[in-house]
Amino acid sequence: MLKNLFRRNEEEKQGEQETVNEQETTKEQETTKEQERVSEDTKDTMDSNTNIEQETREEAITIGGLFGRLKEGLTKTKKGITDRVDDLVKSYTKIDEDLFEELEEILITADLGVNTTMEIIDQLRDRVKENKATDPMEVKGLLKDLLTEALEEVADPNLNLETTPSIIMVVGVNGVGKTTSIGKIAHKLKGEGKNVLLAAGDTFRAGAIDQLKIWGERSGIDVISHQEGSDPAAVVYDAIQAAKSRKVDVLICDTAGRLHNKKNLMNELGKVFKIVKRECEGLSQESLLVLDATTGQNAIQQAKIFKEVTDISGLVLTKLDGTAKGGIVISVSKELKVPVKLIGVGEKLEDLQSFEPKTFVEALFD
Ligand SMILES: Nc1nc2c(ncn2[C@@H]2O[C@H](COP(=O)(O)OP(=O)(O)OP(=O)(O)O)[C@@H](O)[C@H]2O)c(=O)[nH]1
Ligand SMILES: [Mg+2]
Repeated sequence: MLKNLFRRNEEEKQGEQETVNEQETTKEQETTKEQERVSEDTKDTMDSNTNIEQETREEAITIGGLFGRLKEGLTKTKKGITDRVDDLVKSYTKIDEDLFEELEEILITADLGVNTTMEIIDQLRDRVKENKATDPMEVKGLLKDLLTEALEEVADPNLNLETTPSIIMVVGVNGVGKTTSIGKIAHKLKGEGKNVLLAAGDTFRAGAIDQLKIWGERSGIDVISHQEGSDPAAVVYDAIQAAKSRKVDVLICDTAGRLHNKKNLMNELGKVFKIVKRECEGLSQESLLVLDATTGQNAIQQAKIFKEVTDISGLVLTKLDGTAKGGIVISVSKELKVPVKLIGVGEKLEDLQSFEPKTFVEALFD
């Protein structure tokens, strides 16, 4: 069986939007006025149409832009999965067991995980029979459907942010992209009209507080912070009180990168979550675990350890642009039974996107 070997050095990293006054007038004047009004109304309508057209155009550009960014970010995975599938189906003249075996290898190599791959290949065999497919080229479309279905089973791109305030805790090992993702999420929420506050809960790594403050400044968002080396639970406590008194919509808390094999650091995180549990009863909470897609199956091990400290409500899978093994999106969510909520496909602000299975698979197969 193929083994997926991933190494990651968990080292500390330094880091990183007329009222028209109606007067008494003669009939003639009224007629003139009426004509003027009609012409004004027409102009307004035209202006409004132009605005709508412009908005639609802008929206289309944005959608095209976002989808474009997604496609670009998934170039490596496209090479690792879709292009290889293309080559495979072109090299066969009929659908046989060898084709299924080779496809299995492609999917495992792309980090879909052994279990998920087996499941998908079994379903594919059934679909081929059901559809009476004989042309290997048909396999691609059937695979596309199955991948979308597998992802939809565990997908939920929405963040639960119903109460004021709502709290988003962001956890993960060193360098996975927690702080950067917080900056991007905060910017996105602010763009949606939400009042956001950040908490510099990483008091451990030198420069971490300043890194978050830079993100805050970029989007005009306040950051609650203490000094480096102070108790992160105290920062989070203060930030929760500030979020309540300032009536902010969303508080996002950064945390120090945990070496998930260091018990004391994980215990410290446990303490932060106790404060959140006690102070945020009845409030919407998200605990997002950030995973670096380039670490492959190792990310699943990390997630299992973090799940011991807190309930993880969603995953943020960063750096998908840096790997050909984007199949990790499927295996990680299926194995952990936690939805991938956001994916990172680059370092730009718009590169952190809501994870939508259909769009994701389209971007891969487009
Ligand atoms: N290419 C790429 N780089 C990313 C992505 N997300 C984050 N990064 C980069 O990853 C590096 C680490 O990001 P940080 O946000 O500092 O990571 P962190 O988890 O906060 O790290 P610590 O605070 O050290 O635990 C930065 O250089 C980011 O620009 C992504 O989706 N794609
Ligand atoms: Mg950080």
